[in-house]
Amino acid sequence: MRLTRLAVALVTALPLVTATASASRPPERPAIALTDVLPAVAEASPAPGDGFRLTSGTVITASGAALPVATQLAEALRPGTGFPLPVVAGGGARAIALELEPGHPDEGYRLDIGPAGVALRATGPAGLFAGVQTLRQLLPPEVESTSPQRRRWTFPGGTIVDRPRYAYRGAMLDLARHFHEPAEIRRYVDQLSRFKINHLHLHLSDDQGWRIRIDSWPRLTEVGGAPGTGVGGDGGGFLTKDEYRELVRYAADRFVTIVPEIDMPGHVNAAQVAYPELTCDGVAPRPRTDMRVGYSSLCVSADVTYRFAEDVIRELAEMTPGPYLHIGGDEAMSTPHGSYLTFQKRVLPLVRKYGKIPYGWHEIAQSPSAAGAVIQFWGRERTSPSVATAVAAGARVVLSPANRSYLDMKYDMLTPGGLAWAGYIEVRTAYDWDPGRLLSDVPEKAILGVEAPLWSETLRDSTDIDFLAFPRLVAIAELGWSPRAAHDWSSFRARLGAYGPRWVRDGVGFHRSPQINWS
Ligand code: TNX
Repeated sequence: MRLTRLAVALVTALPLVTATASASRPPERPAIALTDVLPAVAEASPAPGDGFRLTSGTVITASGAALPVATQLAEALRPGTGFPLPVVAGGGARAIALELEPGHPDEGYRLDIGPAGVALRATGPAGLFAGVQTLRQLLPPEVESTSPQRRRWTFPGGTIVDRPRYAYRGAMLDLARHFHEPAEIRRYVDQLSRFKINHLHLHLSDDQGWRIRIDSWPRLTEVGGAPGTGVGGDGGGFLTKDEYRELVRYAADRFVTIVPEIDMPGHVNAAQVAYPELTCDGVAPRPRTDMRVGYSSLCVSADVTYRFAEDVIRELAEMTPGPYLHIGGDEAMSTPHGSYLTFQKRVLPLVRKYGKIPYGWHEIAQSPSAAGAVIQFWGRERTSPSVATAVAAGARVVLSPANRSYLDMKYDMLTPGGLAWAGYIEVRTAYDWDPGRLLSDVPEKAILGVEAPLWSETLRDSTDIDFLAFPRLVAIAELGWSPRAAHDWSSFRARLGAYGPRWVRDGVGFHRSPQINWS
């Protein structure tokens, strides 16, 4: 029953209008409730029956910095409705009004929907964009069909006041094990930004390949991006600087910040194949396209190592407007502990030198130089003394527990593709944890957010990305965005099931998890 589900899903501190269950006038009720949104909204006060009907006369009003987001909303709704939905400056009736006003939290927004119109307000365009993603889900899936559909379009009435729980909500894509073309990355950005994910971390180098052009070390991509450098000898490829900059821009238009990663001092075989001076004996290793990890290391005692690291960091920082630069640091099993600390002591400050916040996998927490860094926890433990120590010295933490958030883990033993070293991760496993309490020795205020990594050993194309990322990425998005009080598996499950037709519409081949009742 719609009303029961609605009542369960209401999660708020606001005085709520409990939907009066008078069954006598049901036809006016829109098919979608204010609370049917993914990720769950912070506060909702439904006013059933007082929705706003979109018509051929509806206009979208916006000015200044609100204009680009208003245009995105218009472009999303025009094809399926067939309405002109002009974006105009002035106010007026029958409008969806996007307004910038001070006083809302970062990325937060307020949405008021009544018979006379829709008002979406936020302090900055990022909040308006978040509100637009909510609005898109408040109309039925057909509204974003590619051709006009004959039907009524009514937004449910009431008010939503929404804001993120964490500032950082991320996804990671591994371009090193299998390269993904810019078009595939753009497609991923399109899909993940609908769920208010605001960072895309690109893993750009590893033992198999090197996927970003660095002008001062051209052989990195000439050799490391050559055909056959994917796992199993597949594919190959790399991003030119122009392609990278264009991706950064494309993502920024969707309020997604690109976080580039170059993995050091381990995971460097491809760099050493291209430049043998990066090994201690100067002998080029053989190219590797198997899936093993932990066998390569930069030569920590050699000066050329730091010239290399600095050149790469400088060129990457130059083409990256976002605040973070990720230097990997994981699984350096062939770098002795003391050498690892020596390396981080020199390299972490280089990230600062070029104006970026150092970011690394949780192994960097062993270094005192990680004090002001962002640490990405990928373990399965519930405590981490080294992370806790770094946090006490000022580090912040992004949580990517491998047994919850690794999108490359199989759903179950029958899943084609994917790995299983951190266990099977069905949707409920991805959803049922609390980022604020995962690490008992790390206070919640040190948690910057969550990220769902998608490693590419077994992935080739967008079909593989879609299947492993969806629906689990949405579970991580909800943990990152929605308040703790909203955490509710049965509500999430129902909202997710109702989302299925939107993925079908968009050609996203998601995993039809048996845990979900798909519409
Ligand atoms: C571990 S998690 C890795 C990656 C692999 C991944 C496969 C982490 C920081 N490193 O090198 O691709 O497992 O699941």
